[in-house]
Amino acid sequence: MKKLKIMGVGLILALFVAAGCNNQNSGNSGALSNKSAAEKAYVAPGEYDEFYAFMSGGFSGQLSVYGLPSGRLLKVIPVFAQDGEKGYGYNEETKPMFNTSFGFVPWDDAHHPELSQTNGETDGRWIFINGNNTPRIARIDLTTFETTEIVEIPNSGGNHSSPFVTENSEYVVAGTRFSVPVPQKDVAINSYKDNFKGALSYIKADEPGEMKVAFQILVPGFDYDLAHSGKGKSHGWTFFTTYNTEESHTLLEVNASQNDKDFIAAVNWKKAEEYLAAGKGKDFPTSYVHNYYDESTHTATSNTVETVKVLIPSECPGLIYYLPTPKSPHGVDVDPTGEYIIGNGKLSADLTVHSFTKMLAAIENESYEDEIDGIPVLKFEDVIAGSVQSGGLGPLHTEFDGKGNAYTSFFISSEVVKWKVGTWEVLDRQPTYYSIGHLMIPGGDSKAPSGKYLVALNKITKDRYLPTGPEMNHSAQLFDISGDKMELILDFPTIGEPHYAQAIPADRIVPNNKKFYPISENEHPHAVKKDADVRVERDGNVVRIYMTSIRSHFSPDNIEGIKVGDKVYFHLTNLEQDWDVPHGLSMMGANNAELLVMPGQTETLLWEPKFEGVYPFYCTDFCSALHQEMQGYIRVSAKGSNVPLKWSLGED
Ligand code: RUQ
Ligand code: CUA
Repeated sequence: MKKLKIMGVGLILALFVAAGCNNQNSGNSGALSNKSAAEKAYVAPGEYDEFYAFMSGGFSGQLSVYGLPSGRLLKVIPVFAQDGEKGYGYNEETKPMFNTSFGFVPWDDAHHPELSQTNGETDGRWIFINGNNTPRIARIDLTTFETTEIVEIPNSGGNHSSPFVTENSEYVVAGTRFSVPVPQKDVAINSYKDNFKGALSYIKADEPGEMKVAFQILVPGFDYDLAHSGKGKSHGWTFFTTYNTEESHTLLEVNASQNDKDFIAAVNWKKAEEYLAAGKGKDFPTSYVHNYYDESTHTATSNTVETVKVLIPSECPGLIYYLPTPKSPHGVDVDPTGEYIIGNGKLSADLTVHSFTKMLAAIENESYEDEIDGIPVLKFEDVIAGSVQSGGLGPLHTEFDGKGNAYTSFFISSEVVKWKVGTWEVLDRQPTYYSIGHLMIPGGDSKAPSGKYLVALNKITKDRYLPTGPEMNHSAQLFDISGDKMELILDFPTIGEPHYAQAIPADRIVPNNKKFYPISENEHPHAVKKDADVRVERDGNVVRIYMTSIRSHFSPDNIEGIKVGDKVYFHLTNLEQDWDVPHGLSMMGANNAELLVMPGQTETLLWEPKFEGVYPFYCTDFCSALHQEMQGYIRVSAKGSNVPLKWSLGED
């Protein structure tokens, strides 16, 4: 019996792989020789793009920012990984951003950027992104394009269905991809069904600096894959896909593909708030870390939270329901009206569309086919609104254009399929080069999409660009979707793996862009605001250099009296008060990266000199015609030497 099942799935996979190969063997088809396509993506030198696109860096841990339609790379924002380019995670101020309950974790796997929303529309305040590996969520401030907050998610493993926002960014959500023992304990893996649980988390998101897990719902030990919150009429609900409802712990490619249908979990989070207010939340002991970067001190601090409120579905009727959905659904997407919930069964060809209205009616009638751990399972025929007979294979994600159309990515058949919401008819299909994962329309998961462009985010690039050895960058493809037919207008490589992306009209961000930090507002404890205050102080073997930079010198630039075995902290304040004039600082032999200090900011580099001698430091960012002159020397003497501490600028 078991063998038969294995064969069955193997056959399906073989078919899928064959289907995928068709496209990948088609060489350079999809090449453009079309002048009008080029014009559509052309942004003249000196002109601005119409949209900002934020693309996840996947296993780079970062977030990259592109302009659309040009595909110009504007910035890479470091989030979950150390970045020598900006000193992020290397300087003393940002190191705490990587604190977790496991200690310092300077890497993660970032999948889903999600813009903050007001009334269901992207508002340009923040963008959130999940860390999949050591479960975390980050906030990036869109006035500075810097990561300002990271919170860990307890009782989870693989924070994948995250961080999708509710309509007014009340919460970002996090469903655990891997169920784990809750609380963690030492048990046999094959006791999975008895000991492993899932957690659906709601993280308070609307107050910068205050991110915390507002509550968790303890659910059966399935894998919770993706999520989207309701909008409009379904505001107050969130939908999470599940797979592995078989609760297998091994060979999931076979064992988690047995059930004909898995579930979309529908969570009524307004109800959860009522239960919490009524004292139904249980305090579970835990330990998770919250890190916040304060813009006035230019410094991040960490604190540990010791309990989390947990709701148990069997004690909270009406909190959560399961909607049967074929075949290991991956993405779950809610249309702009909030009525339709689309489940993309990645092992099926058709899309399942559920109706929110029908779901409410079924709940009202208590029309259930089953109950699992106190969670009612609704009947498939009661909630289904329709299905899209796509003709494609391996549907993953759906976005909307705001004109009544939906667009679904198909990984296995490498294509985007456009279909009509309500009639479910297929209107158009275009191949992608090659296997597409997510797709993105600016505002495409909000109430008000800007349905002009669609970006396909492709996993496999193969022959699309000049070869770069065994590893090829992943890629994005831009389609013009303003007409009836989608038109491919541009290809560009991306950084890491662009799982998902979001985009927003530039005019929602540009007016709030910060150009520099006012020096008068700098509250860093080691800031130096005028040249008269620069100094070097010794306390035992700790030496603090209070240094400034302004075009084109450091003050001081000659320092003596440093000894082998000292811990030397450069506290560098950049006195510039002008846009785009950072200064860098790098120290020969430091086991560290550079600093890159923005105007008005203070940052700290730690250096532990190892050998006697005289060593140079210099500015790493080309800041003026005399940038090469922006340099200095530090004399290092033997341990125990009596060379006095001395610093100067411009003295012989
Ligand atoms: S994933 S390709 Cu969002 Cu990590 Cu679907
Ligand atoms: Cu300062 Cu180069």
